[in-house]
Amino acid sequence: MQLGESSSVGSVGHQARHFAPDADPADISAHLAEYGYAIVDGVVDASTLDQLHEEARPHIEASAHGRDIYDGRHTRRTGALIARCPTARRLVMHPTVVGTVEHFLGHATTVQLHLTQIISIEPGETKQKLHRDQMAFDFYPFPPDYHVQCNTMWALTDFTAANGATHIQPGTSGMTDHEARAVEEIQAEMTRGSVLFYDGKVLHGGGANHSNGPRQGVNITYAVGWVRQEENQFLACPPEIARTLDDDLLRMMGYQQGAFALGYVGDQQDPLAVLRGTDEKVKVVSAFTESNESFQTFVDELDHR
Ligand SMILES: O=C(O)CCC(=O)C(=O)O
Repeated sequence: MQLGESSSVGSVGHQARHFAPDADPADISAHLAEYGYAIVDGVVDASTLDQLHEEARPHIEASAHGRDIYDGRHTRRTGALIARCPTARRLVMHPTVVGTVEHFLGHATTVQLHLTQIISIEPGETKQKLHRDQMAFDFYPFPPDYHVQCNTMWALTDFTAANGATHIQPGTSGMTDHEARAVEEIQAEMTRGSVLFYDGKVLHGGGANHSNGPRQGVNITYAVGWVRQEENQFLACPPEIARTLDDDLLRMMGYQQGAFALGYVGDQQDPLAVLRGTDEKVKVVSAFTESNESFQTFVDELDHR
């Protein structure tokens, strides 16, 4: 589909919409608001990505595979990109991305970085369960018109149907899971250096990798600025004092997993463990079935795919 042509939500044959690299962030944001995703082609050049990959390579190799089928048993997740990969800082602050995110989350006073993670889907990986990223907030039912986050996935390798390009159900952001069943999936196929935007409500997930090489994406997500503590405990009480405090007090200060996928450090490490210098990981999604019914349903569906 060419820029400017219309696409149809939930109908047969929705073609993934691609924007040119110099597209206006307001137009990208408008498509994102309507369909839950947008792809911008060729935003960064090969040498930037080569440099980023070189910085990330030892960390990717040292990252463990996922511990469950949701994280992906043939998928490595490598975080802490601001500290580990100076080149990633340019992606975080890329003007097209920041402009789009600020437009899309314009209802909030500020926006902030939510996570940085290279997702390496290796050959043999199966398709991930489709999900909505805002489930990280304890499945809180944000109103259909309230977006708490805006996500990007930069193609560090080409994204193809064969190597696990992200699956998306366009236009499902405002639908119930039941309504979304009728919506056909597309795959966000894109060339290296392109970026996929998707909101926190649209059903999506990583693809199966039937190719011979990894599919690598740099997942950089942003959230409204208010999803945080009132007083910043991590700076108000510097690490050298924090290390002298007992674990219960530290957990109360925020050195704990806030809900599924919230508050981990780097490669999904538990924040208290990191402060103490140990290597324990945060809990996987199946540990949260007692939290509320939505977790239970999600984990049941994961187990019965
Ligand atoms: O790797 C992808 O394409 C999507 C991954 C994803 O949605 C996730 O892990 O939450």
